[in-house]
Amino acid sequence: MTNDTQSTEQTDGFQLVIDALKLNGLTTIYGLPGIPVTDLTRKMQAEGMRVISFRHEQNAGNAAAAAGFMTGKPGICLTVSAPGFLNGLTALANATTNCFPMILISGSSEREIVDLQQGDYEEMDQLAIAKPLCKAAFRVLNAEDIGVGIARAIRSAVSGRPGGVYLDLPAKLFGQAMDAAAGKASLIKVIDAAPRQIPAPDAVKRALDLLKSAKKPLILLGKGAAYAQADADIKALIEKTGIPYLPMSMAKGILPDTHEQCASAARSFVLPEADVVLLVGARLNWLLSHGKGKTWGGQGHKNAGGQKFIQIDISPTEADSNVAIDAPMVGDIGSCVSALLAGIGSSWAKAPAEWTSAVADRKNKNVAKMAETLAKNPAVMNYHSSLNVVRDIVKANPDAMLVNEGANALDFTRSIVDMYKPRKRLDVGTWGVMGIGMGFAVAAAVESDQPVIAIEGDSAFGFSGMEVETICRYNLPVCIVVMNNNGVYRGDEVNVTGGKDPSPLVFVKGARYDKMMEAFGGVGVQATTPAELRRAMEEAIKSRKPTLINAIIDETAGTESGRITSLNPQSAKKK
Ligand code: OXT
Ligand code: ADP
Ligand code: MG
Repeated sequence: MTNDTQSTEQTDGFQLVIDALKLNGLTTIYGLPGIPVTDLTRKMQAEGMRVISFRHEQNAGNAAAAAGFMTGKPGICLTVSAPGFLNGLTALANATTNCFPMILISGSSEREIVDLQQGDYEEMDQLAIAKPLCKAAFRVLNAEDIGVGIARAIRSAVSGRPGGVYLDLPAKLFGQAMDAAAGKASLIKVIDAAPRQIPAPDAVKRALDLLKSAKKPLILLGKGAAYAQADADIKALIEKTGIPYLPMSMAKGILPDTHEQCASAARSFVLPEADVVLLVGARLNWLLSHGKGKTWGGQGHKNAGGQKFIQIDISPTEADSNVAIDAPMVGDIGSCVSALLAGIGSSWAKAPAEWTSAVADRKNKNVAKMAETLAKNPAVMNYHSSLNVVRDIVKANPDAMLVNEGANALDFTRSIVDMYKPRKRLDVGTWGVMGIGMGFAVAAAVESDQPVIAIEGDSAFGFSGMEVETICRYNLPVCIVVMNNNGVYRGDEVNVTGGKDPSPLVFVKGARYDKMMEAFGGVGVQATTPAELRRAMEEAIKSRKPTLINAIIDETAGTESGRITSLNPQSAKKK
């Protein structure tokens, strides 16, 4: 010390970024090094942070998003400027769309040069570009503001409706020196980053009154309900009311899919038949046919008349986004569900038996039909005979994480593979986006330390397949099953013109994706029968070695776009 107020010790931007993240418990970084963040990644590692270095920023970004969903803390993705930033941006936008908290931190070029467009190295006005694609965007110019910048990014990512935040750190910031004591004092430990939001008592009463009036009530759980980590109260609400429930794909496992009140196998029956639907962290978007039409007993359905909706959501503007919401409950799911539970008390009459037994009848019929199909063992494996194996493996390993993408590979897995625990299923989400696979798988392994099973369409896998090297490098317990049907949806299309190019929808026939894993020291297996697939998956789970199983699937087994064929635009009729 030279005098009472000044220390001789200095700190700098690099150190303050690290200190601010660590102070807030953010110690895992998913990223890709290069100018101007190379040293930052080294220093982070030297300071005890876990730095997972990817082959492409989109996968690092997807990993950060998945980490955010799993933990409720913002996942951090770190990239270089312009192209690296843009590569990460798709993941940031996808995280925001899915309401997953993440922070994309990108190094950037110098403001003075960028603003005058003088052609700096990787010049781009990144803040302006990020803004419309995320929940919030900030730039820090001075080292003493790093603490505030990171605090604002954390709060923006996790409070209210979670989402993606962009934090722009220009190259010059990292080397800026300042007094160490003043630097330390400038950091902020964020208190209560995602404050509870208690629903108004009149909103609770309105919801309870409507629920009480229902003859055919239904509870619909979305991924917001999984994210909220209010598992015990959600279970209590469902069991105390006896109401059938339907989980959206990433809500599978909040209660085990084998729960007697789970109505997944009667989906197309309960949606139009229910008279009051309680939405818990699920939006009435395309995945729910916007709450209207035939799916919902509206126009075109024999029960036309429509439903009444109660909607629990943290976003006050979500209600009425597609159809009228009769009883909106704005608040966090934990507080809302516990308020409903308190109102229900012990004298609540369970859902009418006439309704619950009708649901059970339909469900049992579909389950029996499914069991019959799953028991078949066709000469060439199809989605059912292969996923029947995955279903058993997940049942035997309920703590394993399941990552899933593709079209048929996605849709069949969703309906065939039961989940038993909350937040174990990660998939394409709200955008139906391909490319989340390996990023999600890496985060799933890193954040949970549990075995990860990634069920991947062969097309889907191609979007992030190079990350098998990352999986091998970090020796992660990831078992990838490539459902190889030689193409997008199917592998049997031909070029209708008879020309030399293949159809746009097919790949090299007989491709050996398993060799990709072998190239990096992992285990590669080709499976042509359910028995071979079972053996390879069991071994992968036991050994925890990075494994890729190339599962040969009948190339004629899939349908165009899986279960969403109807969304393909039709050609205009010829006059
Ligand atoms: O009630 P009914 O009778 O209807 O029956 C239902 C249930 O009752 C029953 N069921 C059960 N029965 C018995 N037992 C149990 N346990 C049970 N559970 C359910 O099963 C049926 C179905 O139930 P489900 O699934 O719950 O209901 P449904 O009606 O399907 O639900 C509706 C939806 C909308 C909620 C659901 O379908 C859904 O979640 N869909 C998501 C669809 C989606 O997101 N798809 C991905 C996008 S497709 C396309 O875009 C693709 N692309 C283009 C592309 C994309 N996406 N991204 C980018 C960056 N670039 C391009 C591409 C390139 S997919 C794709 C690749 C495809 O090729 P791959 O090789 O990867 O994959 P393959 O197709 O395998 O070749
Ligand atoms: P799904 O695709 O599974 O139907 P969506 O992504 O459409 O789910 O919906 C998730 C909803 O959950 C979003 O509207 C979001 O605002 C809401 N949400 C997320 N976290 C919470 C929370 N903690 N409390 C209340 N609502 C939440
Ligand atoms: Mg395919």
